[in-house]
Amino acid sequence: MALEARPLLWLALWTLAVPARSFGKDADGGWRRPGPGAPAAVTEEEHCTVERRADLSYAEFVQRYAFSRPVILQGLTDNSRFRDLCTRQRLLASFGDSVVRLSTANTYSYQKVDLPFEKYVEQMLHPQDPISMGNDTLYFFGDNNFTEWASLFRHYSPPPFSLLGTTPAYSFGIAGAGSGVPFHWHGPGFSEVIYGRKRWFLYPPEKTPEFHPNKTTLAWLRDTYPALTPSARPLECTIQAGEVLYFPDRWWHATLNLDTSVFISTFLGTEVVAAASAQPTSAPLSGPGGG
Ligand SMILES: O=C(O)CCC(=O)C(=O)O
Repeated sequence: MALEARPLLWLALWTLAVPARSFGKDADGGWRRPGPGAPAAVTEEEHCTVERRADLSYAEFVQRYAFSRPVILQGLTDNSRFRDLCTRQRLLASFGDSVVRLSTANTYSYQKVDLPFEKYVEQMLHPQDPISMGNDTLYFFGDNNFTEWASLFRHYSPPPFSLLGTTPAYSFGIAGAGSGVPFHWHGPGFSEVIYGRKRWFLYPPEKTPEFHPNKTTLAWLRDTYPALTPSARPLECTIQAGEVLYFPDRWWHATLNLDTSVFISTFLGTEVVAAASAQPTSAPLSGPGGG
């Protein structure tokens, strides 16, 4: 090739690369938007106390984590196609008119509200009001219509680690910065962040945390967490896009979205419960701790 043609070739390659980079791993999918209300001042923990594993075999998962402690899985699945389908623009184009069911963001998630997905995204997906109670905050997570949203969910690859006698069921959600679910527990499962970041707080089953079921995780972090002695602190870590947290059976957990986040959980329900349901259920198996 003539020497003088090379700069033109580089320019053409660079131009082609720009759109690819803007949809790359760091892009926010259009979910981070300037809007009314300052984002809640929520930050990552000083020290992540949950192990991160990029090389975990199924045998080691079962032996070290499945029944005993949480772990963050890295690089097990490639959900880049699913991620591309979850941009704000694409989800609105595909599902804007679909009715979604919101739950109150308190421990027992008692109340439900149905509204079009577009209305949720355009009017309700804002940073958490720090003084609102959890039972006055609506959260889009679970209760998904798997028939209507099948064209999306069939592109999700769940973590390839199953537990004997359990059946996976998805719960998909999108929520604003500072929102989250207060402490509760249920069966084991995985939670993957697609866009944004999610901070997790976890306690083993025998260590019931100090919390109020109608207070938000944001309020708990502000009011209760700072007074905890080091030994009373939960395990905690912020999950980045593409990472998957595994939580074992009956572990207490609370979540806090640090950004507007898109996320999906894979709950591992026991077969007795799964057999009683014709459709995959979005509701985690919950005990007296809620869920
Ligand atoms: O992702 C969230 O914010 C809630 C997750 C949760 O509480 C759960 O998976 O049980």
